[in-house]
This record gives sequence, structure tokens and C-alpha cells, in this order.
Amino acid sequence: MNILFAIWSFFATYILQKAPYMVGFLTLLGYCLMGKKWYDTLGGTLKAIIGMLILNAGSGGLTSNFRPILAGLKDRFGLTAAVIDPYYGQNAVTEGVEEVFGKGFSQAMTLLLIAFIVNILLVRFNKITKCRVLFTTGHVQVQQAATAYWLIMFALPGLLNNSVALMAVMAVILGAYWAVGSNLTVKPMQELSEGAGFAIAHQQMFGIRLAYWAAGFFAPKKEGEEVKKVGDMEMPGFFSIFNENMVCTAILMTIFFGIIMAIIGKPYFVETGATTEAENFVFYCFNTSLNFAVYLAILQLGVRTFVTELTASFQGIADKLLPASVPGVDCAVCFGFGDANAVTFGFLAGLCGQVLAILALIVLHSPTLIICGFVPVFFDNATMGLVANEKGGIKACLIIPFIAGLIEVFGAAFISGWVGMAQYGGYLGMFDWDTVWPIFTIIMKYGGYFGVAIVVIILLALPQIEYRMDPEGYFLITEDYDAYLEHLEAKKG
Ligand code: ASC
Repeated sequence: MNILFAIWSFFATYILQKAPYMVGFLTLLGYCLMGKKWYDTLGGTLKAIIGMLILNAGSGGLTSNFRPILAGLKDRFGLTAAVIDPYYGQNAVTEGVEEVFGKGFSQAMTLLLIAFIVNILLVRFNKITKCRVLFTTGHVQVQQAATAYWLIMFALPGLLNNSVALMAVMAVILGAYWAVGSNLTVKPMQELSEGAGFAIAHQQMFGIRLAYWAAGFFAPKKEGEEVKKVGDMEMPGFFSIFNENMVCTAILMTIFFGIIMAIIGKPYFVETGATTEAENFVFYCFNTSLNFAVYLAILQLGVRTFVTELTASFQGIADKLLPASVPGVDCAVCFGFGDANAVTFGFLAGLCGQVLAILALIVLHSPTLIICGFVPVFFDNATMGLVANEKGGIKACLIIPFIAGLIEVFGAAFISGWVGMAQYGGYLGMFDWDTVWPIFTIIMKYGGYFGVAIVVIILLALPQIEYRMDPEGYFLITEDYDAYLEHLEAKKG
């Protein structure tokens, strides 16, 4: 028993919660199931792990460089506000959950495990459930388990005395959210990546599908008319330098972060040890801003390194263990596809939305103030911008993330204030957690067990509805994308 527990605890700590090793583990398992030669298996597994580590270096670099700048606004002006950021959110739960609910944080990890099993089961029985995606992003699952733990205890205080029932309810809801949310991204992601065979398992999965749906309103109505995407813009003269992704990112970020850093002022950055009194401040701002383009390039290299290994090896898992399934990966993976500049445009549009919403909170004297965190404002809106651009073109790429930015702040202000998490300084704040999760919380708070049933039914109904809209194409889209395209043509004709 002890040995089993030790194995489990090693697996949970070093594999399940660490995306690169989870991806490596799945690649290894997939290639073994396919009966690949040992050296191909070893090579592929290492490439998958290293690719994910590179992706993490990119996304981690972005986060660690630019998060303190946005958070600096809060410290510099002495605001008491909740930062919307997955890490602040997780901290808020760790600090507050014992005080508010008298329950320790460790149970949130048990929740993670059981919910993951629910995800696996829903995918395993996808002939019935129609769920096609397995989550592989452990760090995100930890953050979500923590937040769901709080929201559900807040909504259903009657369950606090019954640990088993509490866990069961939470695991079903969270596991269903993972399976169903990631499933919603299958179609947008296949279109974006031309059938690369992955879906997104992150924090804006409903957001991606909504952006995809909303982008339909911007798509050309006449047959044969092309979408005007960000990448199709041919800029004249000086502006043509914006066609190059690295240059575009560098210029826009220098302007944007330059302004914010100037507002915060040099003393703050000296105080926090980010720069020194001796270093030229303008140069410091310029260099920091250019790093945005650097980390974005690293991130895209990581995607190219691991995606083919993971999706090729996953065939083994799909054939032997989880039929008709695909891996669900970090949202940053899609930055390797589509128009690279749509990432930057989506981010900046989302940021405008968030800033406007924050100003509105201040003007309206909202009891909860929000400070934008880098992770939601960048990763959510860049992803939604990219998806929107692909289907609806440049207008969709700007307008949809802008609206999403407004929703993110208002949603986060409402839910984090209501459930009392804002008091602990942070909230997860990613798109789904500012929209669908607050709605779930309201339904459960006022509907009790009946509300729980409604939430679960709504979730499980979504893949059924999507399946019924195109029964032949539904599984074909991940199994054979070319055949799927032919199927679409045949349907049209
Ligand atoms: C998150 C989170 C991160 C980033 C990263 C994006 O939600 O916790 O570290 O987004 O996954 O690549």
C-alpha cells in the first residue's frame, strides 16, 4: 500500500502537475502502444518534453517579465484591489480557504485527481458522452481545482459537513467542465491549425468557442468572398515593417509598456530590484519591451518542437485506450498557428477593454476594484483574437477581444467580491472563470442540489448538441481532416 502511495505521489507531483512531463508521459505511452522502436520512442519523448519546456520558457518569461509591471500599478498607487491572475488567485485560496470555510487546501488536490478521473471516463465513453479531449495541462488544473473548491463551498455551504458528498459534487462539475470545455475548442482549433489534431485545455475554452461563434458575424456573407485577415493586410511605406511579426510586436510593446513603465516611474523599479539607479531608465524600458518579442518567438519554437510528437504519438492512446480522442494542450500552443500578428492585436484590444472596464469600476465606485493581471489579459485575449481573426478577419480580431476584456474585468469584479476572494488580493480571472463559473455559482447558490443537476445537465448537453449538428463530421474532424473537408464540401453541394 505504501509503495502504491509513493508511486502515486511521485506521479502526481512530478508528472500530473507538470505539463512538460505529462506531455512526455503521454508521448511515451502513445509510442509504446504503437509499438514504435525504442530509440524512436525515446527520441520522440525527449523532443516532446523539451518542446514543452521551451514553450514554458517562453510563456514563463512573458509572465515573469510583464506581470510585475502590471501589478506595479497597484503597488505604486497604493490601490486595494484584487489582481486577476491565476497565481494570485491560487494564493488567495491558499490563504483564505481555512479562514473562510475551515477546510485545508490539500483537499483541493484530491479534488484535482478525482476530477481528472471524471475527465478520463467521459472521454473513454465518448460513444455516449461525445467528449473527445483529455486535459494535459496540470498547472492549470491545480489553479482551477483551487478556485472551484472555493466557489462550490461558497455556493453549497450545506455540504461542508459531508466531505464525501462535497468531493463528489465538485469532481463531477469540474471534470465535466474539463471534458466539455476542451471539447468546445476542437473545431476552432482544427480550422486554425488545419487539422493538427489537438484541442485547448486551458482557462478560456468557452471563450474560444464564443469568439469563434461571434467571429461568424464578421465573416463574408457572399459565396467566394475571402476573409480579410490580419496577415492579408499589406501595409504601404513605413507601415510595411508591421507585417513582420517580431518588428510589429517589438514596436507595439515598446509603446505600450513604455507608457506604463513611465507612469509607474523609475524609483519603483529600482526599489523592487528590477533595475539599478545607475542604469538608464529609457534603455531599461526599451530592453524590457523588446523581450516580449523574444519570449513570443521562444514560445512558438516550443510549439513547433512538441506538437507533432504529441499528436502523432497520441494516435497510440486513441487507438488502444481512449478511442477517438485528442490531447488538450496549453492555449499558447495555438500561437504557433494562424497569423502571428493576431496574437499581438488580440492582446492589445483586450487590454483596451480591460482598462476601460477598470476605469468604469473606479468611476462607479465599485466595492471591488480589479487590476489587470498579465496572464488573463494576454493569454485569453491573444487566443481569442487569433481564433476570431481566422474566421472573421481583422475586425473580429480587434472587436471580440475588446469586448472580452470588458467582460473579464466586470465578471471578475462581481464574482471575486461576492464570494469573498477579492479580500485575499486575487482571483483566477481567466475568461471562463469570469463568465461560466460565476453563472454556475449563481445557479448552485440559489438552486442547491437542483442547481447542481442543472449545471451538470447543461455541461453534458453541449457536446450532444454539437454532435447532432453534424454526426458524420463530428469525429471525422480529428480523425482525418482532409476527409472532413471533403465531407463539408459534399454537404454544401
Ligand atoms: C495560465 C497559467 C500560466 C499561463 C500559461 C500560458 O493560465 O497559469 O502559467 O496561463 O499556461 O502558456
